[in-house]
Amino acid sequence: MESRNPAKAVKDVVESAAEKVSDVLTPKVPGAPGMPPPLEEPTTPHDPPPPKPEQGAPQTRTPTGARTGTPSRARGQQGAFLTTAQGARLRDTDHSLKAGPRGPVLLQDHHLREKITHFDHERIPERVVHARGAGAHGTFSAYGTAENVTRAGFLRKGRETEVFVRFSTVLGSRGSADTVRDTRGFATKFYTDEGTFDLVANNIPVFFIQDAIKFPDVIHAGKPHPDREIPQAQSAHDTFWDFVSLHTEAQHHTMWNMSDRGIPRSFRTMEGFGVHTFRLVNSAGETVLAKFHWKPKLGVHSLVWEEAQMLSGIDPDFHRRDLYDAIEAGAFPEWELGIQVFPDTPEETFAGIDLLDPTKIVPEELAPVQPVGRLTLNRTPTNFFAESEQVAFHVGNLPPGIDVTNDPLLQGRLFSYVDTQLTRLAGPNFPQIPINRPHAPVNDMLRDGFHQQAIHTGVAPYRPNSLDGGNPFPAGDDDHPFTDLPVRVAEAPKVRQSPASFDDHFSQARLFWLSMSPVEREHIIRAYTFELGKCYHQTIRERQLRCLANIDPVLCAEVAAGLGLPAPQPAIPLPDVTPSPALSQIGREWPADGRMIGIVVDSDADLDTVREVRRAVFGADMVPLLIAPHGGMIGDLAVQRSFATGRSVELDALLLAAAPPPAPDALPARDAKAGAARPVPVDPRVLLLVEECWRHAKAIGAWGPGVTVLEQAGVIGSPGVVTGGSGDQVLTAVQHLLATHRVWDRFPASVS
Ligand code: HDE
Repeated sequence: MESRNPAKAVKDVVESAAEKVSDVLTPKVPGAPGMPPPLEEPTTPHDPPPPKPEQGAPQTRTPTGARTGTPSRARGQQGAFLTTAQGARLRDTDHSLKAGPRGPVLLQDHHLREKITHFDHERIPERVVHARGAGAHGTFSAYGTAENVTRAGFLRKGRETEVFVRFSTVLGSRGSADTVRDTRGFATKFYTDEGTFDLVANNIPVFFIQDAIKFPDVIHAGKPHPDREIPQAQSAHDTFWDFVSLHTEAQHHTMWNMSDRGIPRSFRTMEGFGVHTFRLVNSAGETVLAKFHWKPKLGVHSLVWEEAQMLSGIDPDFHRRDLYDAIEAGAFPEWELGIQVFPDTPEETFAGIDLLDPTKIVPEELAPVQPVGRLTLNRTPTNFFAESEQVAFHVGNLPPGIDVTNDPLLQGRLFSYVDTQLTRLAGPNFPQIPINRPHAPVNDMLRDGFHQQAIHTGVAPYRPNSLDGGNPFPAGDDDHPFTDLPVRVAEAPKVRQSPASFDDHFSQARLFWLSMSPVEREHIIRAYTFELGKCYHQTIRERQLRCLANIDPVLCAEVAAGLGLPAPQPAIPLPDVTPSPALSQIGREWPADGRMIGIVVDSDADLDTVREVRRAVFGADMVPLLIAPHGGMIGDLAVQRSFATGRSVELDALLLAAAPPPAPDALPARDAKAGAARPVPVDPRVLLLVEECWRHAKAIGAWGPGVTVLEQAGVIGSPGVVTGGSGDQVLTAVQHLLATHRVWDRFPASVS
């Protein structure tokens, strides 16, 4: 690895420096693009700046997997001077070559043509699904606990493997908002020394369809309507609900989307699921069936729907910013990889659940998730396009020890992932792009094609040959080959049919609903009501209500009431299911690393206390944002947000060290947020911060004059609203509240 965990080191240096020097000089809040630039344009030639300390890049490997030892920076721009793509230095890039200052541009201007032509071709097709996403580099460390079930080398005890992970939404275009209600992708590329393993997972453990042949259908239904191309990146529209209400195997996945899982707080607070059942084989040749799970160190947490909607406008990059800021701040995102293991029986079922049906989970209470290793994301990309955009995953990238099953959804994916790259990355040589290069020797007999970067030797890319001395040779059993397992295929007629067990479309949707806590159920009711309420056609709403009737009468009745429609009766007997408490994301406590803590200050605040609180927030691996009447400085403390630029949705908790009177720019004509129906002694934008944080069940704390703001807002005494004599006392209480992420006691639920 070329840059090992640099962000933590930087943070430590910065923090120890902070003890010694004034806060003014401490660039602590993450996100700044490089070092502070000079005011005047620099003119003295010098080399390009280095990457930021937290930035990483793929290892420098040849297209055929060999380590080069070349520094990563050798792949970036070189030298101090502007050049052509061929390295000829240029004097001027601001003017075209013309026949006189007022004359026409000359065709001979090779620099103009090169510059414009390259620009004209800068864009590549976005991914057909999962177009919006962001990736980061990291390391996977194996515990060795999977050695008895798989011979995959990267899962041996103590092995460290480099990884690149890309998180994504499914439906939206590349520029769409991060916080929309949707499934999230969680794709991991393990660069193992036995070949690359791609675990192309989602944050939801089931899928809309049971057979890959329906993938174009569900995506066509979910994408914007083809006539007007609206709505972008969301499922709250007629074509989506038209499809899922008719194609009822989608109901379980849809239920997850309507739950809080559809609006994660952060990529760092999402679980990941391989969805399909895989087949593992150990060194004795014994097989088991297994499902992969990622468990976040920070627990599973979500936004609330209003917050998600506001963020789509206020900070559409919320999730990628959170990922990169957390890494830069040294709060490295972590997950444990776990497996659920099932005996490899001819029926391929467990506890009556068909393991080949990707619309079904196996509750953790029946098959515990066994931890097998830890993933840590510790480097951001150096260049988003080169890394996040050009990374190409494929479910068929499997190392020895991990194989596929006959899950018909997985089988179709095995075809789709290579196929789609041929268009997106223009030809068959995309595995040679730096981010996709394997960390194992490549000798594949594939040749030529657009953008071939390997310079293959020899004359015999065929087998058998004698001209290249017989190379490449098939690997023997002792050479760690990938072995296609001789799984028995039952004698059967060729049919376009699914097994009868795939016909159960409602029991696990009901299981999910019954496993939710009351407040999570409220959110699900709200989400269905919102989404169906956005449909134009009543028949579609009625049809989806019929599906909800087959899931649960309370859910159906509540959504029907919200839509102003009668609740239909179930068409099937309601299945008797046992809830799985593991599916609820509420009720446990988790670390609060990387959370954003807003601190309202003004020049009357006790700045010594604010400085201490700020340092304590940093010390707890969280990020303090000072929010003040104006930008710049309050005393010797740098302000990160003014009342004009700050908004509650960026914050996980709010602290008030002051009760600022309306600032000079608190003018509704200038800033609508400053509008207040009656005169208030506090800046209305601070009251708005409090009101929104309160509404979104966030912890709120105040000391000193800050308590007055809470009185003005009328929230004193409400659960999760803390007041105290000192800043550190209040911070401690707020930190405690953050362990459960939100204060749901504030809002008693109406359904149970
Ligand atoms: Fe994908 N999927 N998918 N998918 N998928 C793609 O591949 C596909 C499915 C997932 O960050 C595409 O390179 C089919 C399930 C992720 O680059 C494409 C079917 C799961 C990503 C494709 C599925 C996923 C993709 C588009 C039904 C969770 C983003 C661009 C059989 C287990 C990877 C690309 C990244 C991307 C096909 C269903 C996860 C078209 C045909 C189930 C995380 O190949």
